[in-house]
Amino acid sequence: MSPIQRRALLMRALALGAATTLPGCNYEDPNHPDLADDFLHAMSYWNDRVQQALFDPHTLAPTFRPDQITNPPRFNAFYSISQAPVVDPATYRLQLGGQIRDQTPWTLAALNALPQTSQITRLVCVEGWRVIGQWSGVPLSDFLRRVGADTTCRYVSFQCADGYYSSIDMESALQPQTILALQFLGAPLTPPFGAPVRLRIPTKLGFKNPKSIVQLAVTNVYPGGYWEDQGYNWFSGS
Ligand SMILES: Nc1nc2c(c(=O)[nH]1)N[C@H]1C(S)=C(S)[C@@H](COP(=O)(O)O)O[C@H]1N2
Ligand SMILES: [Mo]
Repeated sequence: MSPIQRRALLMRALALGAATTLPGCNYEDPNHPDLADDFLHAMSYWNDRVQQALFDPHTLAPTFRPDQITNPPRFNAFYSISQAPVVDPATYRLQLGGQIRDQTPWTLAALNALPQTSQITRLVCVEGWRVIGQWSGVPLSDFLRRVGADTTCRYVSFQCADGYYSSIDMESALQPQTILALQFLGAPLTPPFGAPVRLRIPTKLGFKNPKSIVQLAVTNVYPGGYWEDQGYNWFSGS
């Protein structure tokens, strides 16, 4: 397939996914509510499979110039900005679980001491807005190898300080632009924007970028996610 054909097919898959998963869209036959639900879940699962098959781990998300950065950035969460969790950076620990050999929790200082990378990329929210930001941190692939994660597993899952959770496929986890971000615009992340550690994965939609991560696990058991479990497509990549 040419990149254009691939793109066209992907756009169709995305459009189909959007049409079948938009919350509040009334697709229910009152006489057969379960039937509609089963249909939607089957379509959604099919959509995830198609997206994953089309995903090329060597394709990079677009990057931008410093003058294109959206400043101030835009906040989003399932609550308002004043309710964002505040994590004490001094006592913070990133807990590890699942198929990871060395599950010693990580302090923020230890994470900051690892080799860092920086990116100017776009965050796209399903609500219909996008921002460009500069995030720096540790490539997730480096981190997973360092802690002895079994990278033949299917999923990497994340639990957050606010109860939010999400998960990504291993192929996307190992993509070079997927990072455990520690900084925004060269300064430590602030509480509403994911302090002290968030995932930045510019190949996926905003809701696949969990903020204020407290636990990371590697697993073959489908972990779902906060929005994913409410019908948003799990893969949600481009
Ligand atoms: N912990 C946590 N992470 C989260 C969310 C959340 O509610 N809680 N919302 C997600 C959504 S829907 C989006 S669009 C982005 C927004 O990130 P931003 O506030 O840095 O723009 O965070 C994602 N990560
Ligand atoms: Mo979002």
